[in-house]
Amino acid sequence: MRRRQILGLAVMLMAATARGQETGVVEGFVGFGDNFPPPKKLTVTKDHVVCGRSVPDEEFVIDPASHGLANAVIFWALPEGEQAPAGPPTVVLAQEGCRYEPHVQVAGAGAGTLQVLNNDGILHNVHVYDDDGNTFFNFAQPGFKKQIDKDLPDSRIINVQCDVHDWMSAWIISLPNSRYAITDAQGRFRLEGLAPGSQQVRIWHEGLGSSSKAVTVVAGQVATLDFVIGK
Ligand SMILES: [Cu+2]
Repeated sequence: MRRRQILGLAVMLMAATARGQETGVVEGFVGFGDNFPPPKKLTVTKDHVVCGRSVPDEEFVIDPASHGLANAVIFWALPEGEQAPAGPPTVVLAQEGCRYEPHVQVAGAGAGTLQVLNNDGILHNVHVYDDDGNTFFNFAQPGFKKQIDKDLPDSRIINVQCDVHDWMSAWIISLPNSRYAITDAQGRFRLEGLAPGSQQVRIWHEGLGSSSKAVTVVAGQVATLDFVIGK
């Protein structure tokens, strides 16, 4: 019995190693050359006790050292028949200090619920738009209503805004058939487990829209892919 267990473990390890050799990694950078927009502040017009007087504009979050752009979504469409790794079934969006947290997130495969949290104790109004700018939901969330759950809208790019505080904005990207990464504060990303071959990798950013770039993945290697805007 014990021998069979050890044998089974060995077979599993071999299978894992073989799978590891079959895939590759893409690492890269999204950011600007020497010219990039300076950081902006948005004026807070009400509820100052909770919201403060100003909030950072989160559309272009750029690291001054690397010129890297945060919150760009990189996605790799999976070949037909390949399953995306299951993500959390619930997408959580919190309202904190009259900002949304997180500002950009991805709903992975299997996600079906949008859970909106009100941590502020004041009225917010959650307005959810689809790809075409049409309203999916528009509901008030008074301060005492800490959590509201809705079905996650069936849309690729979901924008959430607050009708009470017009500076509040968040994005949820729904990618059921993709692997994805979101750039960090330095504009870096890493996509793992990619099948070898050449493919267009797509990028989306709220202020720049969509574009794509070709990259060739080699099994067991790290390919580099940079999106640099301007010079
Ligand atoms: Cu609000």
